[in-house]
Amino acid sequence: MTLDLFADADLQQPERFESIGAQSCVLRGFALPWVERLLPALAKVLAQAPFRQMVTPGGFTMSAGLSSCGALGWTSDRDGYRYTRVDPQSGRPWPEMPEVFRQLAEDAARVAGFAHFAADACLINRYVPGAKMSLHQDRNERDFSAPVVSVSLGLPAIFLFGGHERGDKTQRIPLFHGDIVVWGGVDRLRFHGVLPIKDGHHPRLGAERLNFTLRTAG
Ligand code: MD3
Ligand code: FE
Repeated sequence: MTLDLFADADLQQPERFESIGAQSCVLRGFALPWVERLLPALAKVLAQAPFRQMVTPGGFTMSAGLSSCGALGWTSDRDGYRYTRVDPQSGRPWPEMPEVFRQLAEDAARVAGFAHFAADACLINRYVPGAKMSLHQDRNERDFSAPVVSVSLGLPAIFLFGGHERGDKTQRIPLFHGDIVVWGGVDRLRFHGVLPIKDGHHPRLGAERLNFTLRTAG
């Protein structure tokens, strides 16, 4: 066995790669070696664009706190969901995407079978116990041929993965600190959500769950 075969250690551990759909998978613990670089980069982003609770077009306040970085940031208000170049709260462009976010997303996408993934938007969700994300589709991006890469940190969550119709049966997938999920191709427009986060304490993040999703939006 040559050293080269171990260059991508995660590919050599099939138990860490879980298929959850034809073109989507969980990479268990993939982000763990990156956490101590991700958190300071995240702090810099949040200093410029703090978490805020957005309102849906239907008038509901989302329970998760949201922020964004990259050329495009996702926003919701009474007028609808969309990507913008400017953070409506600060009136300034969204913070730059940290290089470490871009790198991690590209690596994870490659391992999942999507070469050359170039994210231009990263939505950051913060959940405290009780916060959830209702079943929805992500379809504000311009091009659905690019995958979405999501990184989970802190408290665990139960991810709901549905089908192409809102009423389709959902599978429940637990997501833990350091897990990455990659969705693409035929799975890109499947309904999904997150059950209310259970109370708890994570040794590194305390009583919160962070999720960042990297997308090609523009
Ligand atoms: C599946 N976030 O930000 S992981 C979202 O854990 C979102 O914060 C959840 O749904 C969270 O939109 C779920 C991310 C996720 C993102 C995009 C997807 C799952 C997806 C697109 C297609 C299928
Ligand atoms: Fe989503």
